[in-house]
Amino acid sequence: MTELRVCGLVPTFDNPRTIREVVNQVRAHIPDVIVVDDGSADPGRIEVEALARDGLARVLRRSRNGGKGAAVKDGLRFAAELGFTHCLQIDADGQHEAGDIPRLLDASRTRPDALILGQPVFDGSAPSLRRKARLISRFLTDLQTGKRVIQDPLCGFRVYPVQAAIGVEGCGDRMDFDIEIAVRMIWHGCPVVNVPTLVRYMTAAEGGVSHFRMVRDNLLISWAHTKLCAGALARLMTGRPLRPA
Ligand SMILES: Nc1nc2c(ncn2[C@@H]2O[C@H](COP(=O)(O)OP(=O)(O)OP(=O)(O)O)[C@@H](O)[C@H]2O)c(=O)[nH]1
Ligand SMILES: [Mg+2]
Repeated sequence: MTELRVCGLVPTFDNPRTIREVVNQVRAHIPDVIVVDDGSADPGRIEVEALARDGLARVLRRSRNGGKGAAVKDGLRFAAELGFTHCLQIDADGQHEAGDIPRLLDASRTRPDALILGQPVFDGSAPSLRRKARLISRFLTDLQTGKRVIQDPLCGFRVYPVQAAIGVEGCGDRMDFDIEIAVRMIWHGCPVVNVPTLVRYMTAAEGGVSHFRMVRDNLLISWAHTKLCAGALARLMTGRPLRPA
């Protein structure tokens, strides 16, 4: 297996109650963690500053909120500047099973050229509307890549090969990003490995918070799928592959 230079990458926007725990969970497996604070209000900002002060994470702060995609793009570029070859990206809302980090990293060591995607296994806590919407998104990514390559295009728990990821242009800045980067990396020839992992929605009392904006983010996702379907058609018409052989 290949040795990776891997860092954790945690984009955060107003997750004051969960961000420290998530960073600590990542650090149990990966010593270097980059947190990108996407213009959080005071409680989230103060918590992230404390992480930097305590030496737990390198922090990038975006002065204005720009969206998850913008935050991850900044983090990937920063990771490249620091010489990391791979980024394990995990959302800051505590939904993902950090105990599965070694499984994602093993998959990445086995296929260092691949994008490693978490494949959510939901318990009863996930809103059914969100689960159904994911199936629609997956149907569309099946079309865009010509078959089922991506098990879940929206999961915020993945390992990016850094250079391959930053070489991909044209991805959206908000919740459209997760879908677009995955499909466009595949178009660029990047293989995908899907790793099943439990996803649990925390209750508000536990500090769980979603910033997914139903109207805005669903419109952006719909637009991203429209562009990707048109792109797939253009690739087919010009003889370019939809996925690596
Ligand atoms: N929504 C949102 N999240 C951001 C933004 N910037 C960074 N993030 C981070 O991106 C991650 C995903 O955000 P969530 O709000 O959980 O989005 P989601 O997981 O698609 O939505 P849920 O399924 O409702 O949890 C979290 O770590 C956020 O803190 C932003 O502008 N908006
Ligand atoms: Mg979430």
